[in-house]
Amino acid sequence: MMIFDDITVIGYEGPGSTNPLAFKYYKADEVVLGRTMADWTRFAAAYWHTLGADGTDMFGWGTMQRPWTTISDPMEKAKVKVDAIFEFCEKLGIPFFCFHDRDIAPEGDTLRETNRNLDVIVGLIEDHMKTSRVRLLWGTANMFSNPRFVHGVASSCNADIFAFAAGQVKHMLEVSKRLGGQNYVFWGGREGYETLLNTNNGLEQDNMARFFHMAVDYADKIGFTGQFLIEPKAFEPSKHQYDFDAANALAFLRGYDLDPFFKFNIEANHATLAGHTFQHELRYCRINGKLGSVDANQGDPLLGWDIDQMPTDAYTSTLAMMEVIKNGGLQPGGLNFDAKVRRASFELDDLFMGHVAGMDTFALGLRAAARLIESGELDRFVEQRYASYATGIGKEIVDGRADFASLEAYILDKQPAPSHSGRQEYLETLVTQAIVNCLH
Ligand code: XLS
Ligand code: NI
Ligand code: NI
Repeated sequence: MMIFDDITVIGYEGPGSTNPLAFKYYKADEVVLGRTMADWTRFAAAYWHTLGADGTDMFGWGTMQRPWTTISDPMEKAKVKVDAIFEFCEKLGIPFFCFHDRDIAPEGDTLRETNRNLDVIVGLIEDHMKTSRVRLLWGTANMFSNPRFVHGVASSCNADIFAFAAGQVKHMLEVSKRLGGQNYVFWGGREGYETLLNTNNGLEQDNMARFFHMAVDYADKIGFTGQFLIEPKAFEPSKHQYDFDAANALAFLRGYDLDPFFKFNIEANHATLAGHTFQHELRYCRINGKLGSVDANQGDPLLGWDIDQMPTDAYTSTLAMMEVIKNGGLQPGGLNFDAKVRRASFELDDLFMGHVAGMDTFALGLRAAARLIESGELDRFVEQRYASYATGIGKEIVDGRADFASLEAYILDKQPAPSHSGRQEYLETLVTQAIVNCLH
């Protein structure tokens, strides 16, 4: 069934185009640094925002004009949305989508009933995949909306909730395997605390680790080979979330021997909530071999919460794509638009324009990042800045041949070599120039 009748396939028209429903920078099969743009970006649409967001906010009702709004039967609506996600992705040339179990099918009274609903819709998705090239980037379980998760999930004080969540993730791992999901994401929206006065943090974190180990074991048991990803977020909805940022979550993984099984899914807006730049979180993951996937959105410097805006900032996407390129790409991860159009952008074509904007922003970022890497100026500058470690006493330090006594003997009567400028402003200009040079 066709859902978006008025929208045709979105094509590449180049930087000169004024068509809002055409790509200016994203050309899927163009080769950049030895790989197609499609391979570098691996875009995914987020079921929950793209099809689920209705524009409701804390003060007002939904605003979005969507073809399925008038369907009242939840299963009928769920079926139409399956048609919608495939048509949407195909028209935009988005190769992947992502979903939570509860995005695609409604809950029943028990987990058994809920799973039954889910399996019906998964069957429809499976059917579509026989004729479509659109694939599942990652699945996850929604363990934050239902009131049962009020005190947490694996970190809940209520053991029955731990059990419920285990059953839920077990089933989603089975679904992910069935649909060929390339990753599986854990975002711990309720894994945190509101007040330490009522919280046993030690038990809560031990239980989270137990839960993750059970997930690893079960994936192994059923032969699900997708990459496990943890998505850090500093706060919201919890006041303090256990997977605060990448560094914090990595320390947790290492402390519980979970390190070999997980990478991270870095979300731009979560990075800024943690007081970091997006680039910082990507860099931290990359140098630790943990950059798995990206939730490509953006926040607003004036708003202190997760607004999941479509990414339109080319400077940020350029810095991000530099990390992605240096990571050797994201596969089996990708760039998932965990992003929604604004409440006032309620017409149906806004949904397409929003994704065109996001894809073009990351395509432009890729082009500019490739230029910066090809020209080598930034890399040469950094190499030069640390040149003192390539020879002499610096080399002795990095080779492990120096100790306090030898270093004291070396420096005791010596004037240290002069330091040189960090040239921040000059380097920032190089980034701007690279973007500008890609514009036409
Ligand atoms: C919420 C998270 C969520 C995850 C998936 O802030 O970004 O959408 O990506 O559960
Ligand atoms: Ni996210
Ligand atoms: Ni988020």
